Amino acid sequence: MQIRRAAPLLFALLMGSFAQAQSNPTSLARPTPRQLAWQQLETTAFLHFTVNTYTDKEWGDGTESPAIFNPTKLDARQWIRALRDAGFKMAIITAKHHDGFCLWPSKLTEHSVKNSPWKNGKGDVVREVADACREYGLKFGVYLSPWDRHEARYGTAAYNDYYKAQLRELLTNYGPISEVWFDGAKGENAKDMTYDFAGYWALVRQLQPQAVLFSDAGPDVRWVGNEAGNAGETCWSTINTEGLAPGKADPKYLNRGDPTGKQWVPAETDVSIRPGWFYHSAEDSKVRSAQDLVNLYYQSVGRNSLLLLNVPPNRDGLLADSDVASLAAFRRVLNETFKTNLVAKNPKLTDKQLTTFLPLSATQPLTIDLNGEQTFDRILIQENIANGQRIASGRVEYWNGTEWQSIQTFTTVGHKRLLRFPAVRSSLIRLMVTNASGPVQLAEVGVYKASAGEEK
Ligand code: FUL
Repeated sequence: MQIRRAAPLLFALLMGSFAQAQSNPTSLARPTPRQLAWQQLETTAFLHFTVNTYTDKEWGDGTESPAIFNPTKLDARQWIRALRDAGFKMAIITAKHHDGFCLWPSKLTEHSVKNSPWKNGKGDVVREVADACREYGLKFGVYLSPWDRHEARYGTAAYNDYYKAQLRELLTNYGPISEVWFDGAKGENAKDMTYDFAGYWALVRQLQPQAVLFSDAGPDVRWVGNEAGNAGETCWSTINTEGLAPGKADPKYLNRGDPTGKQWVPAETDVSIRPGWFYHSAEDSKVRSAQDLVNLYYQSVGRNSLLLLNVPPNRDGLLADSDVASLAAFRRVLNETFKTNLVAKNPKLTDKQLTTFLPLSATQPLTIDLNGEQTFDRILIQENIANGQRIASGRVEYWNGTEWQSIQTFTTVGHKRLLRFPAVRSSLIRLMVTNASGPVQLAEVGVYKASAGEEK
């Protein structure tokens, strides 16, 4: 997502009516089952791959010849295996980026893999990724850029039909789709075009009702407001979508959400493992380290968002060794850090079930026993968001033998809040909610000692 798009008023009106159908004005906003399932994926991956991989560009202009697309060693199983091993639960492929080149043999255009030398024009990247996701147990999603710099109909009403027909191909030929990514990006000098978003979304609902719809401001999932991998320290899953349109929403508003928001539209944190979204050999030495990725995890999943990490295949059609190594080390660190919950066994708070929760009053601190005296520097807190997001602020303290000492204050919790702090030693902590928008349902509490592989 980038912050330079045309934003037709019509879109805003459509967005309002679409969102209204999903919200219940008489009660606090809650996630739909598909939003809840999506949130629990936590770490998901983006795969940016197209002609740009061969031209070394980030945005193609649509004049690229399909002849340049030739990933002779393409192995989508290698991509998805690496992602599975690193704990990623979904992969989203750029089926068509702004250059208009289709990674599947669309019947609707000649600008596709069917006119590439790869597999003599018989290849289908979308199919290979969908199949690999099924084989390795990942959910599968598609990115289909509305902005299309190749298609001649772009800028006319007929383009909306073309786009919908392409969507139909993707939604009917590749099995279950869990997310459809509607990128609002559009170059400053792009032709005027009013996208029929309401029509696009209705088609997804009809053909793949379990899929979440992403655009800047929803309707199911919103942009986090930056591409740096930073959800707000305060991050509500609710916003008011009325009047919002792609490119018009204030990124700061999207970053933090809105405690008075009437619609449930949680934030997705999209960020790349490399400086660019597409593979460039010049960036081979700039791949994010495991520690960098761990930081992204705390800044996204640990702030009630979801990490959508881009890992771009190279010209051979493989994920580079450097990227795979960082991913594996990232997961090793997280597994080590979160392996042993030091909280004494509690039927509600340590059973890893979000549906078993402890009702928490905003005035009564909750004292939590640890398994004896422990040294720890990480705390996890989760709300049962199936019933909404309620915690607005709180504090954790530890017993130092004489008195309660503050560890850290925090704001929103939602699906997951992770706190990092210099190590303390104690056998007791207490949790205080200092402000909440309704009755709190505390689902999980975890206390951990970070892996030695983590920087402080
Ligand atoms: C942006 C696009 O312009 C970038 O190329 C990339 O796809 C990113 C995820 O979204 O809006």
